[in-house]
Amino acid sequence: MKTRAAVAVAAGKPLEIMEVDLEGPKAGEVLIEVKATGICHTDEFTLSGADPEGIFPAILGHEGAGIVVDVGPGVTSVKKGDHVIPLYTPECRQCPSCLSRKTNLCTAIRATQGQGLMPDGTSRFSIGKDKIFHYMGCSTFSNFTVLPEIAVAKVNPDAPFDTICYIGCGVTTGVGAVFNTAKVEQGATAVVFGLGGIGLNVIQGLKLAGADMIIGVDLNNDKKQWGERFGMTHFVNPKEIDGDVVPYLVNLTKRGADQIGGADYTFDCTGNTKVMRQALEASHRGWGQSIVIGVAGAGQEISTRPFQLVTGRVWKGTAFGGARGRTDVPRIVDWYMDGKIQIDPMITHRLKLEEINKGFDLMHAGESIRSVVVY
Ligand code: NAD
Ligand code: 022
Ligand code: ZN
Repeated sequence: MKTRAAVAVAAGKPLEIMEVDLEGPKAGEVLIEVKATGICHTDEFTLSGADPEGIFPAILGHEGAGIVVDVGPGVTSVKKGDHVIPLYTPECRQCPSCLSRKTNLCTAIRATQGQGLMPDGTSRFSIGKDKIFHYMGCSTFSNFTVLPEIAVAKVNPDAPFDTICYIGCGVTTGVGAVFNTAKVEQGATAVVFGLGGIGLNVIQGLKLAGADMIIGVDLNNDKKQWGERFGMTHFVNPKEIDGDVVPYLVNLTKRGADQIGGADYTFDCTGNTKVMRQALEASHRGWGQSIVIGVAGAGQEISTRPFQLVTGRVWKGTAFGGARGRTDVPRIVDWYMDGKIQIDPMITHRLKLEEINKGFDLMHAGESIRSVVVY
């Protein structure tokens, strides 16, 4: 069949809207009509050419929602008409990682996904005889896409596509980091560095988990109102305080008879390795956990004094919020439908596929929390 798609033809070039050939689903695969897709930092990172693993030409996009329109042989977990969210972290429930219960990083299709290919080692996308690569196993910048059955989560069909697509990456990453990775308990204190879409979702996760003190840190004062909207209790702009932000935060979080400061949980949502260090060092001695969510550029390194870890602070990272996609994503959709979490205010821009490059510009300029393409 033919599908309309925004194709990343080469690094550093704008996406080009074109008709692309799409082969139908093979065994264990499903054909999805994508109804909406968010535009996320990783798409921009790959498109810019800064991603050493970026492959071109490719169809980017990994934050979508849509409808199953066809299934290949042997598919049992979804059927035509089901509403689904594509998963860049699949959940096969059979590989050693899935069975371990200790990680969400399923390995079933990892090698081929990283090469921009389906599990059988081929691509479903082409233009004439030229192959076009898949991206993060999703390629949601195409109106139709093919995914392995293990890489789709079946969700409530009453949920609107143009908001739940954000659950395909940003919402699950932020909220999941709180519940799955940090396992934040009621009454906890927390610091969130970086109040973009990810940080705001961490904040709303913290509020839902019952955290007492939710401190947001950002260089941009406009983010104060955004944070407050989702449950932030204190805002710190590092540029507007005297001295280093770490002692400032430690002082702000002083509690108990011994008056030792530091937050129970801190989150890096910037991708800046200096901030990652600040986040670790602003966590409480003895038990503070610092969660790295931000993805740093290729070749970057983090550092701190070993003393920080010897005295009981824990440095953790999280991919896709530690979520097991087929199990956890439908639950997050239900939380949204039950009003437990908000998404609507974070979708700041809706675009047509033809306007997708504008979405990248808005992200660059810091004008959007999330832009969504509606097909
Ligand atoms: P964003 O650009 O919208 O937000 C980043 C925020 O950090 C901005 O508000 C900016 O002002 C602030 N900031 C920048 N430097 C700062 C500093 N030194 N101190 C304090 N604040 C600072 O980005 P986003 O969409 O929220 O994504 C954040 C990060 O999360 C990105 O690196 C993204 O790639 C990553 N991410 C990771 C996963 C995962 O699974 N681990 C998933 C999705 C996104
Ligand atoms: C999504 N991300 C950032 C913004 N939006 C993002 C990027 C990378 C990862 C997670 C989220 C990530 C963390 C760890 C891994 N990845 C490796 C997983 C593994 O090796 O099993 C990651 C993922 C997918 C891909 C590359 C890296 C890919 O499909 N190309 C989950
Ligand atoms: Zn993303």
